[in-house]
Amino acid sequence: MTTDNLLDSLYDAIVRGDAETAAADTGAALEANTPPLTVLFDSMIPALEEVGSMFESGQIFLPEMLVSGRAMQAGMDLIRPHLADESAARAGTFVMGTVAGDIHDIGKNLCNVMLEGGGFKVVDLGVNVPASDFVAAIVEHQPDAVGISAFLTTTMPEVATTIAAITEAGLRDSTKILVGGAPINQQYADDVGADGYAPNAAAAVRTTKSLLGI
Ligand code: B12
Repeated sequence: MTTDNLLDSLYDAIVRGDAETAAADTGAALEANTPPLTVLFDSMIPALEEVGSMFESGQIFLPEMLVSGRAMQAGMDLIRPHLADESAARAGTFVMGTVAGDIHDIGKNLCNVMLEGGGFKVVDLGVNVPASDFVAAIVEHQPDAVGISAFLTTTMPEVATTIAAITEAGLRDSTKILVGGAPINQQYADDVGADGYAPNAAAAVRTTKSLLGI
């Protein structure tokens, strides 16, 4: 198969929720020396966008969206080692989590992979993370930056709740706070008093580095 065919096949596999084929195609594309970011941005992410549109228009339902998410993760697991350069000089520590009530993690995980690739040590708190756990992680890891993800309009207020808890614990000035996720924008980031916002994983790395003066 040519690279273009592989990327098309990977796209279809994610849309269909076929994790086995998604993993096989990702592996084959990487073996054919396709740059990992090309696999991600030209095939995997557009596939998930298609899945989102199909869900929105009622063509598919939650179970289909779930298996597509798993197929995406299967491909991402293979891409991760190609992006993360463990030997890179440590740019700092980054604590990341998805807010309480929200279980979306593909976008957050992608940011983690890119941050690791950018030299950060990432402490991933996972999904459905209560504000108190963000606070505890800041105390434990003393990160240079904290990333708060929310992917639903209904869980967006948790971003403000989390920042308020960090401020109340007297930790606000000890770390930079970045916010992100599909419904978040710069205006919202400004409103809740975050230090930074980024619309995608590459921008998350750039913004974090610029906030830290790297
Ligand atoms: C896959 C998926 C799921 C999977 C999640 C699997 C998983 N492990 O994540 C499952 C099936 C579980 C799911 C469930 C639900 N989902 Co859903 N889901 C999606 C879908 C299709 C893709 C999300 C995704 O991964 N996108 C790809 C990634 C790469 O993009 P991203 O998430 O935006 O992340 C990027 C940026 O936002 C940014 N970023 C992300 N985090 C951070 C953090 C920081 C600090 C920074 C700086 C940047 C940053 O960088 C990322 C990488 O570039 C979207 C549709 C869509 N196209 O977005 C709907 C979508 C998000 N889901 C939606 C809904 C409604 C739901 C449910 C409520 C459905 C239901 N009726 O139950 C539940 C909620 C469950 C819950 N409590 O969380 C809606 C949200 C609508 C809204 N505005 O609130 C969407 C938009 C679908 C739609 N069009 O209606 N979902």
